[in-house]
Amino acid sequence: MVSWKGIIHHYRSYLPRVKEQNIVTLNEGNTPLIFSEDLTQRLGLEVYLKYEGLNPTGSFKDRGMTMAISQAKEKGARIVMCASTGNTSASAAAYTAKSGSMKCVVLIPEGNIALGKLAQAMIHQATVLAIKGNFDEALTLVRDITDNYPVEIVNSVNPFRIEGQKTAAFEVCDQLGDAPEFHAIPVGNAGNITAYWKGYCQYKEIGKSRQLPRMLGFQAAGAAPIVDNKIIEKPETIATAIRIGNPASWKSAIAARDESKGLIDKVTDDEILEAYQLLASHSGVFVEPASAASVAGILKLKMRGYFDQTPKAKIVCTLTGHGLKDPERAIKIIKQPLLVEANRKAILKKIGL
Ligand code: AN7
Repeated sequence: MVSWKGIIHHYRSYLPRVKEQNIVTLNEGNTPLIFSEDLTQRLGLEVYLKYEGLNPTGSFKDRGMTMAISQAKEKGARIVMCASTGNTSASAAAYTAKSGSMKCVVLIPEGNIALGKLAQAMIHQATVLAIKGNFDEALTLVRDITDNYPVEIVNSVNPFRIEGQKTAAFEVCDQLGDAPEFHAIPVGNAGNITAYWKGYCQYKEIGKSRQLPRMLGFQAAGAAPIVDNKIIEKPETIATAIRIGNPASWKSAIAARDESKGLIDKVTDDEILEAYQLLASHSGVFVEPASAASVAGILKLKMRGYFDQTPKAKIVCTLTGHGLKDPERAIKIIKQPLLVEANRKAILKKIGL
């Protein structure tokens, strides 16, 4: 296989055109689809993990960002801007750095962004503005400013973001040979569920896949506007990536749910943390808490008997971001290292040999 040059090169014929010289890429995409023996046993379904934490900046946002930043470059933009719970800002900062011609401004909710993401936005030299408000307020401000000044918005309300992100569904079909029966995914601003559904539909239409999955979306219980059917003014969850009370792609998420005959449900922080630890300890995959919402969700559906009629079906869970994004959360809930004298005897004693 020729070396992988990123999603725009690989899926060029299914994406809006960008001139070669304007493509800004970090060779994103081509992430592994990992078979989980453990979850397969627990669920009685064939479970695959689409590990998007292995993108260049550690989350799925890179797929949309290569498109959005390339398009901004093609338009001659000088400044791009986004609101973010962390991953979008990390990705936007990295891709603008790579562009060599643009500056990046990010608005983040003060005190509610994981440490790794903040480090990323800052080391790539974005202008990072922490606002005394939440993500939804930050996005309203960014929309206002980018509507009125010569600044490109690179949140997922930018349609090029969705175009790039839909390539994850193409990859799943290419890797499995067809779409799975079910696709589970965390839902925050609801861009990604929208993008996957678009990708699955497009691939089927052109004959690259034969079936469509049911889309299973999961919000955090304290930030579940779509499930509760109302704007949440003060969303709360330890999964800060999806601490969003008024998703921009609300309507298209509902369309994806209904057209696919799927569902959007909510999971508690405790359920998220349980799935987070289970993925790390039994599947060998370290994700950030928000990513574990998809696995928490399907474990809950299993208990309710949701999968009883579909034994052996395939299910893909998108694991949206890397665990190293939020090291503080991991350290908070695991056992501390054991302190031991620097000699053989002491070590053997500790490990029971
Ligand atoms: C790890 O970075 O909204 O439903 O500003 O970082 O498409 O919003 C992140 C969202 C899931 C939810 N998992 O995806 C941002 C931001 C992780 C995320 C989501 C996000 P969408």
